[in-house]
Amino acid sequence: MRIDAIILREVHMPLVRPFETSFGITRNRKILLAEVHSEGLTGWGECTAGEHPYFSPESTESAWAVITQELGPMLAAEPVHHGGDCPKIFKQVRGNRMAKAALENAIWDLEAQREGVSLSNLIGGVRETIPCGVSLGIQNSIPELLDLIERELAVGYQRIKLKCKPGWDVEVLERVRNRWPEISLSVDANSAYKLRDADHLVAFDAFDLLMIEQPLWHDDFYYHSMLQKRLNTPICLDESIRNRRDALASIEMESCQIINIKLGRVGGFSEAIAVHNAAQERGIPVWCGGMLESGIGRSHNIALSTLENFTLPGDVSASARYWTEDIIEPEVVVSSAGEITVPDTPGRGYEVRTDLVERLTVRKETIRALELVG
Ligand code: OSB
Ligand code: MG
Repeated sequence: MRIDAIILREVHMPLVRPFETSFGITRNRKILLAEVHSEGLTGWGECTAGEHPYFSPESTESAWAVITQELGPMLAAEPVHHGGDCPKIFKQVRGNRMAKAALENAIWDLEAQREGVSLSNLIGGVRETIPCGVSLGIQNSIPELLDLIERELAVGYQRIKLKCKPGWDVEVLERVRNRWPEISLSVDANSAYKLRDADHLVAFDAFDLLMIEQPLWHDDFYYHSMLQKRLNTPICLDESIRNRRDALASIEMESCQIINIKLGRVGGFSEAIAVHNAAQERGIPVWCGGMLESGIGRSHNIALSTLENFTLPGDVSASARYWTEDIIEPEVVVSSAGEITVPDTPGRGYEVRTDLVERLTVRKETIRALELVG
C-alpha cells in the first residue's frame, strides 16, 4: 500500500458522566485519532492513552509527541502491506504501545477495506455477535451505584464490573450481592491494594465474583501469584500484561486465571492476537477491556472480541453510555440480550462522522516521511 498521508488529530469529547477509578476521575476525554490515507481509502486508529499517565506511563500528550516525531515518520517512510508489518517498522521505539496501536490499528482497518472484508474477518474472528458487560465507576454513594446497576441490567448487559478501592469494596459488594444474588459480577481495583491487604481481599471470596481484576501493582506478576494462592476468586490481569511474553509468564507463574486484552495496552492488533492465541493454547479465557473509547476505538474492540477465545463478556458497551453524540455512524448499540452485532461491511464497519470529528478537533498535524523532515 502506498501511504499518501498520515493525519494525527486530538479531539476533546466530554463524557456523559464522570468515570471514577482508584487512580482518578475522568470527565473529559482527550483522544488522539490517526487517519491514514492510502490509494483512495482511509484507515482510522485511536490512541487509548489517558489524559494523565495514571493507568499506564503513556498520556495523550506523550503519545502526540511520539507519533508526530517518531512513529508517524517511520510509518510514512516504509512500504506497508499489512497491519502485521507495523511492529517491525516501530521496533526501534521502546514501549509507547498505545501510540503504536493508534497507527497499527489504522493500517489493519485499511487492509480490511482494501481486501473488501470486515476487520473481524481479516483477523479470523468467529463471532457474529459479542457478549457485553459494563464497567461502573466508583460512585458517591451505594444507593447511586445500585440505581446504576439496576439500569444496566434492565438494558440487558450480561456482566457488571465494579471499580473498587480500599473503602469502596466489601460493603459495596455486600449490598450488591444482597440485592442481586445471581448476577455475573466482577471487580477491578486498578492496583489499589498491596500484598499486606491479602486477608482483606480473601473476604471478597464470599461474593462469588467472576474475577478480581488487577488487585496489586500495575507491573507485577510475582505478588499476584502469591495472592492467587490465597484466593478462590480468579485473578484477572489487565495493567500487567503488555505483550505475549507477559501473558506466558503470568500464566506459568499462576498469577492469573483470566486475561483482559486491550488493543492499546499491548500495542495493537498483532500483539493482541498473539496474547489471545497464547492464552487460548493454555486454556486461559480472555475478554476485551475498554478505555472509554470513542466509536473508532470501540469498533476495533468489537472486531477483536470476535476471536474464538473471547468467551467472557467484555467492557465493550453502547456509545450512548459515554457520549451524547459518538463520532461514528451508526453508533454502537447493545441488544436486549446484551450483545453487539458485529458489522460485516469492509473495514471497521462504521462510518466516521468527519464533520463532527472536525468540530471536536483541537489540533491536527500531517505527518511526512522521516527523510522529508529536517
Ligand atoms: O481498568 O479497565 C480498566 C477505563 C479507563 C482506564 C482503565 C479501565 C477502564 C474501564 C472502563 O474499566 C471500561 C470502559 O467502559 O471503557
Ligand atoms: Mg482494568
